[in-house]
Amino acid sequence: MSATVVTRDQELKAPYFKLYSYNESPNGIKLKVIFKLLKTDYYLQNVDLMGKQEQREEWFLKISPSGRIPVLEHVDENGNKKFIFESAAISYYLVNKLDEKHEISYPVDTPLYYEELEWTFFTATTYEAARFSQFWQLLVIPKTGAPPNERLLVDLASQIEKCYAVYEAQLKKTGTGYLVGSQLSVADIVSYPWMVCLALPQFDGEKYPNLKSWSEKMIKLSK
Ligand SMILES: N[C@@H](CCC(=O)N[C@@H](CS)C(=O)NCC(=O)O)C(=O)O
Repeated sequence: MSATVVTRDQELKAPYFKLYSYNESPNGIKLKVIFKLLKTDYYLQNVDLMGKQEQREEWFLKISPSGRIPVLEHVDENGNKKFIFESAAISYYLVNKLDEKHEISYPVDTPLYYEELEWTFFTATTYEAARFSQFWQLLVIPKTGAPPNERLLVDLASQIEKCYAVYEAQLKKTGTGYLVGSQLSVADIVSYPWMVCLALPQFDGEKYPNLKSWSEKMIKLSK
């Protein structure tokens, strides 16, 4: 099972999945891990976010209204084409199509499915939002020659710390090594990449031992 790297104008034969991503973007990694765990081949097109800034081009904005990767293109056996953006939405699209045995997701409309959604939304709207702003202040703003906003950085660090405590408490509560129930789910897959992004400050493993072992396990699973 593997990713075949393609260029934009390459013609592909239906059915297929094609992921538009950027190098090792934490948001793209979530989907790469899902394809890997579900043993599904896919095409991969790199979108140059830095040099050519392809995310601002008209063709890309047509498939990703927010001008961000990742985007999934799915063409079914009848040639019907669907584009979907937002990494969490793409994750659910993929497991609903591919994870029939529920190896990495819970069946829709069960209590654990709603817990899976809760943790996915917590990650997307609270943890990741703060982590992305931290990334922007620490790694993007300095490239423009402007100084980062120190006050905002302090505030973000405190928000992020609170999130670590929330994840730690949940992992302690389940006691299974997973955020939801007793197995791996989309909640774990979407939550770990920003946690282990080495370009950003890391959490204190002694303070958050459950988070530490969970992160290490997630890194191994994704390899
Ligand atoms: N909430 C979105 C965030 C996507 C996102 O922030 N993508 C970044 C790369 S990691 C991006 O495309 N940035 C390009 C830009 O902002 O110009 C998701 O989960 O898919």
